[in-house]
Amino acid sequence: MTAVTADTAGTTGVSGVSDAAVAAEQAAYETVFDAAVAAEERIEPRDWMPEAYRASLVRQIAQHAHSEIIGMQPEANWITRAPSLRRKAILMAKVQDEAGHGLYLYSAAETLGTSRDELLDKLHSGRQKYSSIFNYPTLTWADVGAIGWLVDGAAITNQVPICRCSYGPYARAMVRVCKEESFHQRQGFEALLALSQGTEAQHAMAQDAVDRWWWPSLMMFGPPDDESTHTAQAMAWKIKRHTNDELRQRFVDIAVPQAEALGLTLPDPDLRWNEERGHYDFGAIDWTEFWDVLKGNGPCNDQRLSKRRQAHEDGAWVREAAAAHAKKHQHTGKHGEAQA
Ligand code: FAQ
Repeated sequence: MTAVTADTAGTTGVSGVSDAAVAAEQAAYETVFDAAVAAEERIEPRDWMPEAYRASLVRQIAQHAHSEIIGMQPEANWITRAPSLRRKAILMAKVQDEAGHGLYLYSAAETLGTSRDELLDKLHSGRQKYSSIFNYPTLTWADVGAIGWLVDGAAITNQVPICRCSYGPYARAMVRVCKEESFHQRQGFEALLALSQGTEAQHAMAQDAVDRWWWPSLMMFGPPDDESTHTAQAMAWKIKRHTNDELRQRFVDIAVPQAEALGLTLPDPDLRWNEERGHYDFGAIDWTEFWDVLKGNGPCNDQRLSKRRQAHEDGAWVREAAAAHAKKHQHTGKHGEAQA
């Protein structure tokens, strides 16, 4: 079964064709689309797709892209104060990787008929979201380790299944993103391990960071399944492969033994192995805090957005110069520097 391409899609919008004929044609396309999804085929940009599928993907991919570029801020806060040249070089590379992830994701969203300008405008005006996690502050160097271990760890748990997303460009972008996130997660673990095994004060700093980042990391997976508006449809379309609660549980199960290896405690007195379920039980998440952060009331929401808007304004001359350069060379097809 091969999806119908936009080129082969026929009568829609042609004058003289009855509404019934258009409806029948739409139904036929929908049948082909559903069969392609059921057969685990990839939907590509030129294929016909339901408008709701397109809109849902733009929403999720845009939110994901915004998270990557806003997510550069909390860690960039520590580049100038990294404790050694080695840590500084690693952190700079990581923050640059996040910018790259944003670019792959904006490009994937553009294949759905939107533009990066439009998406950035929606981010800056608060009409599109970014991940709740990036509205928390990085108070000490240990927060950089905690973000790598927990936030990148949660991101990988969520994103590895997206490598099998039904939409081709999003799935392919995730393959490289996950490889890089995996490296980020390990550098965070290693940075925390060094602190945990260091002086008493360093150990306390690592523990304090884990205490502050643990619960917000669990919230990254989204609301509980019975409050998740998009999960059922996204799973039917094979955009999502698991529910929010399934992935959250998977993350807890992975994190608990890692915390033990680090010699750090997770701040949850209800955390214990449940032999019957074959999973760790964990305590109640404060969903009031989550929804409050989404409404813009987290500790850093205002700071993150105003810094992003400022960075966009400051970069206007770069966009103008790039556009002028492209225009100058559009007839010659030459983009390189003149050679002596
Ligand atoms: N934050 O119906 P659901 C990273 C919203 S990348 C804010 O369950 P869905 C890398 C949701 O949009 C982190 N909003 O939604 C990195 C919806 O509102 P809407 C980002 C949230 O889409 C590391 C409403 O709640 N990763 O960390 C959040 O089925 C270090 C109802 O929710 C991705 O975006 C939240 N946490 O499931 C970078 C992965 N959760 O849109 C720098 C791809 C939910 O109707 C440094 N995205 N909402 O207004 C996904 O997998 C999904 O979109 C979920 C949410 C799981 C995030």
